Amino acid sequence: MTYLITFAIIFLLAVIVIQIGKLTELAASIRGEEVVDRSSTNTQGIALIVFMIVFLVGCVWSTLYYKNQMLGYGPLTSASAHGFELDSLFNVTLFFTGIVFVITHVLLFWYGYKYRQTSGRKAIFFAHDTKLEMIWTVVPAVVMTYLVANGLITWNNIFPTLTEDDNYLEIEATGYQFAWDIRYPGADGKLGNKDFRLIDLASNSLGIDWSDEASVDDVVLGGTDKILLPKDSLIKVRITAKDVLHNFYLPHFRVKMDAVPGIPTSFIFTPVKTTQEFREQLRAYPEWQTPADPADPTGPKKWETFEYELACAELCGNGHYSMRRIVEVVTREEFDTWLAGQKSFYTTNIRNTSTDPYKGTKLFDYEIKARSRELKSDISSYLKDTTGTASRNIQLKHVFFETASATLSDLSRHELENLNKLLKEFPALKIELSGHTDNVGDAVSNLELSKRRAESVRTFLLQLGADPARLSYNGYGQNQPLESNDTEEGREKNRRTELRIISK
Ligand SMILES: [Cu+2]
Repeated sequence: MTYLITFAIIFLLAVIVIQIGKLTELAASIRGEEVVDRSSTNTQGIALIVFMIVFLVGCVWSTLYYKNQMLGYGPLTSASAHGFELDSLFNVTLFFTGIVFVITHVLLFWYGYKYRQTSGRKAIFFAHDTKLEMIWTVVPAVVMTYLVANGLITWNNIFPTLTEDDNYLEIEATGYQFAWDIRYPGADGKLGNKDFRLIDLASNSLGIDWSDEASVDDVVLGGTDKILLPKDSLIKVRITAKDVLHNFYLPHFRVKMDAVPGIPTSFIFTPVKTTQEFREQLRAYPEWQTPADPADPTGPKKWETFEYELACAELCGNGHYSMRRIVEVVTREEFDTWLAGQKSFYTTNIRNTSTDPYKGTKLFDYEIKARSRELKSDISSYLKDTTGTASRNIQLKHVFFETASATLSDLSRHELENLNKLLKEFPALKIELSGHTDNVGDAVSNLELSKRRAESVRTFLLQLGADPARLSYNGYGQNQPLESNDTEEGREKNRRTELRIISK
C-alpha cells in the first residue's frame, strides 16, 4: 500500500512539473520571448545557489548525523588489527575527494549563477592555456599517485606472505547455494588436502582426501553453527566456492574477499576484540541503549544482543540472505577448549565405513587412548562390583588376527600392551583368554583355530613380562556366538577374543 501511495505521489508531481512547463511556454508566447527568458534565467541562477547551499549543508549534516552508523566511526571502530589501517586509508581518500567534491560543486553552481544569460554579454573564447593545463594535470596526478601508493603499501601490509614457520590458524570457508561450510584443522593444526574428484554429495561434499592424515582430525561446521574465532591470533581464511560466485564478508573485521569456484582465494586477519568486548564498546553509545525488540521495552538492549556476522556479499541467488552466519570471537583458551571438544568429520561420518582408507589397517591415537580407558573401566567395574551385575567376560576389541591364522596383526599390540599394564595395576587379577569363531567352515578346525589364537594372545602377554600363573587360555570355536551367524555383521561380532576374570 505504501508503495502504491508513493508511486501515485511521484506520478502526480511529474504531471504538475509538465503542466508548469506548458504554462511557462504559453506565458512566454504572450509576453514576448526575451523578457521572459531573462527573468527565468535569473530565477534559475538563484535556484542553483540555493540548491548548492542546501545540498552541501545536507551532505555535511547527514554525514555527521549518521556518523555512528558507519563502519569505522563511533561505536563501529574495527574489530581486527588491520581494520584500523584500512579505515584510515578510507579517511585519507575521503579527505582528498572531499576537498574536490566541495570545490567542484561550489564552482559548478556559482558559475551557473554568475554567467547566467545577461543582455549584451558574450562568452570569451580561448583555445589553449598551458598554465591551466599544467595545474589540472599535475595536481590530480600527484594526489592520485599518493593515494595509490598509500593503498598499495596498506594492501601489502594486510597480505603478508606467510611461511610454514609463521604461527597462524588456517581455516577454510566453502560457499555454496546457500550456506557456508567452515573447516577447522584439528590438533595437528593442518587442513587436509581436497580433490574435487572425491566429492560425493552424500558422504563427502567438500571432497576431502581421507588418505591425507592431516584431514582425519579436521572439523567441519555446517548449517547454522556459530563460527568461533580466537582473539589476538593470526587467522588465514582459505576461501572457495562450489557453484557460483560468493563473497566472504566479515564487515566488523573489514574482511571481504570473493569466493570463486575453482580458484581458492584467502584473507589474513587478527581479531582484536572478543564479542563481549565489542558489546562493551557499543554500550557507550545511546543508539545502542534502546531495546533490541521494540515490542519488549524492558527486554535486552541492542548492545547486549549484538553479534558479529559473516555475510555473503555477492548476490548469488534467491536464498542469498540465508548465508548469514553468526561469528563469535572468544579468548584463545576458550577457542582451544571448544575446538578440542568438536568431533572431526572423519570420526563421525567416515571412520570404518566403506570409504575409510584406514579401516582395519590403522588405529588412531585418540582411538587407542579411548580404548585404553574403556578396557580399564570394564575391568575395574567388575573388580569394584558388589551387586553381581558387572560382566566378568570382557571383549578384547582391538585384538585382530590374519585371516584363518593365529598370527596376531600389528594393530593388536596396543590393546595387549594396555592389558599388560592393567595386569600390573591389579596384581590379584587372574584371567582366562578365550578365542571364538563364527560358524563358517568346519567346527573342529574352528575350535582348533580359536584355541591357537587364544594361545597366541597369551604368548604375546608373556613376552611382555606377564606372570604365566595368572593367565590361562581356551578356545570355544563356534559354540558361544554373541549374535546370529546368519549375517556378515553377526559373524564379524562372533569372531572375537575375550578375557574372563577368574579371580580378583
Ligand atoms: Cu552467496
